[in-house]
Amino acid sequence: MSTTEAPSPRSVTPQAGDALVMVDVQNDFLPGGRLAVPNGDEVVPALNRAIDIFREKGLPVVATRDWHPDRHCSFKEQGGTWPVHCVADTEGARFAPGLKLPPDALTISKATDAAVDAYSGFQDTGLDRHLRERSVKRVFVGGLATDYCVLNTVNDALDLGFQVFLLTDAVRAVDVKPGDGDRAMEEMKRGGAVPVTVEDLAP
Ligand code: VGL
Ligand code: ZN
Repeated sequence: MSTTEAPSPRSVTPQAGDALVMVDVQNDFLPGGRLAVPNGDEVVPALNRAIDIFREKGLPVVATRDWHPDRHCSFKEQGGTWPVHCVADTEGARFAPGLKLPPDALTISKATDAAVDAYSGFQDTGLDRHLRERSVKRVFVGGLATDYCVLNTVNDALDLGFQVFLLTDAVRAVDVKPGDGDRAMEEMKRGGAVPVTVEDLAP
């Protein structure tokens, strides 16, 4: 298929109208967690650099978290696909201890309804309204997992009219099927997400 992907810019300067959106950087998605994403811990130092840049500039920082009731429909016991993970108020649902979350970061809890699965940070959370109230036009997205919650959050952001920069060195995939992460990256880029690395962000 031919592509209309935007070329990857050499450097991007976060500025007024930009926000950092970190998806589900939670213990259960890290090595040793109940739904461990391979090398999921590697997003933490990359996101910490991004946090520093956004904080320094006074730009909004958002952290989404998977925040399930203990019998969520996505769990195997309830006929879903996943092991029990990110049960609200448990250790596994806490943000990675190494993540330098600013005190004024907005936390968005998602997939809180036992009967509804939700991979996107925009699904029934008010995130869209929150970003618009802060005049956000561009979102910089990283976190876990590339092929589920990052993919769905990015797709919704694009559908909602945000410009999306995908932080390629700050995402990792579950890869239930080999190549899922790569396919998700391609899909996001085809949809208009611009790949950049945290290294490419101008402080
Ligand atoms: C996720 C699987 C199940 C994610 C959440 O955050 O990508 N993946 N629940
Ligand atoms: Zn989940």
